[in-house]
Amino acid sequence: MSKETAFRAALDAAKNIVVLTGAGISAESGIPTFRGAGGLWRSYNAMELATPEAFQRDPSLVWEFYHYRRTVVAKCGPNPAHFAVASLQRACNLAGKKFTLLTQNIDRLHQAAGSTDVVELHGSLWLVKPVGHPGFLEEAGLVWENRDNPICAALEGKGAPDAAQLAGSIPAENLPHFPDKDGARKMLRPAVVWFGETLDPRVVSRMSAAIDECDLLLVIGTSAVVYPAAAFAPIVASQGGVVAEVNLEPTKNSALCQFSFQGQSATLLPLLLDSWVAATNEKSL
Ligand code: BJW
Repeated sequence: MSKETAFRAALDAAKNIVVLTGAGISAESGIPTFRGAGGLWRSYNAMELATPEAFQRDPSLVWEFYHYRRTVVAKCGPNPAHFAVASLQRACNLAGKKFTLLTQNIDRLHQAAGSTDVVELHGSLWLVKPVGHPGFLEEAGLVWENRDNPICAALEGKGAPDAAQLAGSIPAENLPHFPDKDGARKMLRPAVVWFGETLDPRVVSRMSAAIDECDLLLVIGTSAVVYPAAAFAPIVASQGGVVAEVNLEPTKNSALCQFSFQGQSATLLPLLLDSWVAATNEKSL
């Protein structure tokens, strides 16, 4: 039996399937990964800018970084890997299997491909919230969607990744703000989870419940170095669940995977999943 056929047999047997995705699944959509080529913005990596300390020190720099990424992502669409995951979800639902999609990505390309009920571990590039609010889920008046580009006039023409185009920082009062209920202006920030911040407790409870009962975990395009997501494969393996990985290269969790598929997710996932989805849909009708 080929590795692919054995994986599809494992999908047949599983009752609680979890898919965990990272930046690699969006690579073929044109969005650079964090730790791969193109992961630097100016001379910074995400670890230097995706922190509350960086925002406190230099909100202009961090807003420029996110404005640039909003501009890039707005031009990108889902790729065949996102569509394969969405089809897998629909087939699992039809077949009466529990399915949870956990993503570390903030690009919302899973939703654009038709995935529903996506658990966004690290928030969303398209959500904003006032500085100081701890939550990361949409909530009236506290965390809301804003897809404006630029999000404020002062960011127009800013955020170029080429340091040569730097033209001084934006005064704090010109960065995104909103008037609170007392009429005071409050600074907004992207509702994304930065290093050292705690994930939204509602997200933690959904992700913990999914991982606790998971009997098959499919991990796609993550380097497995950022917690808590990096711990999911070891947890599921220690529970006796099946762990499968799709990645361009081996990761630190590869040794505990029953199935390791090496290559681009946009090519591999349709090959791996489409026939199972078709057969499962047919059986379920
Ligand atoms: C392809 C491909 C293709 C390429 N096809 N594959 C325990 C131990 C040690 C440290 C900690 C710990 N617990 C917490 C910490 C601290 C910290 C942490 O993990 N530090 C580590 C660096 C050591 N974690 C936190 O602070 C987190 N908070 C937290 O844990 O709170 C406590 C708590 C949690 C839960 C319950 C209760 C309490 C918060 C982490 C926030 C991470 N934020 C970022 C930025 C988000 C906003 C933004 O985007 O700007 O999230 S950092 C960045 O890394 C981003 C990503 O989601 C995340 C993961 O990156 P990812 O997706 O893996 O991307 P890459 O680039 O690393 O990898 C891409 C992979 O794809 C590679 O493997 C490629 O080979 C592959 N690939 N092309 C298939 N075509």
